Amino acid sequence: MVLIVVTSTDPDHFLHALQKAAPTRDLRTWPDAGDAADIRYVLAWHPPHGEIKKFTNLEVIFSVGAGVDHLLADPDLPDVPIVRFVDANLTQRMVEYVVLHTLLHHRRMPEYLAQQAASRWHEFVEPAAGDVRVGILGFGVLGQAAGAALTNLGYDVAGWSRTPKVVADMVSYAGADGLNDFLGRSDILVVLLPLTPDTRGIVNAALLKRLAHDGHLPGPTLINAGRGGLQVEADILAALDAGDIHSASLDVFESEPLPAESPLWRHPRIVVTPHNSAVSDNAAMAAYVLDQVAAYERGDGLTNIVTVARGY
Ligand code: NDP
Ligand code: OXD
Repeated sequence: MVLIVVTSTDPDHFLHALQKAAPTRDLRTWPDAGDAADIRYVLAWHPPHGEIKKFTNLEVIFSVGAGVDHLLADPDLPDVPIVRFVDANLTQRMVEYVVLHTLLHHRRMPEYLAQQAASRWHEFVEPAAGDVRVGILGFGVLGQAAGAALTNLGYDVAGWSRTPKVVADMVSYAGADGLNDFLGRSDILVVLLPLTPDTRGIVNAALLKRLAHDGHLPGPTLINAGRGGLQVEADILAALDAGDIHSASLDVFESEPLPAESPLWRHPRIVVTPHNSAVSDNAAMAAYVLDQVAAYERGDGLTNIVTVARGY
């Protein structure tokens, strides 16, 4: 098999991990593809548009990330199976991020850190986890894992997805019909949707207004670890000013890296992280791709194939 790593960033981390796991394989990195007709498999992260179609004998595209919007944005993407990254290591990292930021806002840490900077001793009234309702917008692999961890901590968790789910100790809402009730019982909204034509801009002024205002926190909190294209940043800032939301943690942005002039950097009740809520571990990624290729070549098929028409 000939596999090439095509990324708009440094491909060497992935190459080294693949070489370590499969020292005898023919592994290449873009743009030094050699004879493009040799390439059977691509491992890609934000590939430059139009490059993957040059591999005329391509059989499978592997996404470095769980999300595949970076691939589907290429208008010339060849019509071959796309496999996304579903991995225990990545899931665990996302669970950590969601638990950390849920606790951070529930326990008012941005305000306590500001008080500490001002040597101010003041105690907020804080509810127990059981009195805090968390809503997970995007109740798939990552959303359900994060929800289970929050449920174990005592939070009252619900999820929203396209299709209904049966999940222990969590409430499932689905589709446009379920969205209003779901939002109306969310004190903390965790966004873990894929970016698709249906979800782009979903975290906007209208949605933020519909979050719960009858809870035990000073106001709703937004945590977006999905994709920046899901959110309208001007609406988030306006919602903070209007009191529609109280605070936010944002890991993803409309434009990344977040431009220095963005007011999101300086808002006292926004926590900014650099799209690192759940990075793909290089060794885990290499093992995943090589296992999938081995299964495919044995005739056992691929897993975690993207439904292109759905966008995820
Ligand atoms: P999954 O495909 O497992 O889950 C996606 C969920 O979103 C599913 O529950 C799906 O519904 C739901 N969904 C999709 N479209 C709609 C819609 N139009 N209306 C309602 N629900 C919808 O993905 P993962 O959980 O593995 O990953 C989610 C996203 O997290 C990724 O696409 C990626 O963008 C992001 N991510 C971000 C990372 C970071 O570092 N910031 C790291 C990893 C992932 P249904 O179950 O019915 O299909
Ligand atoms: C992903 C990501 O999609 O890292 O996995 O953003």
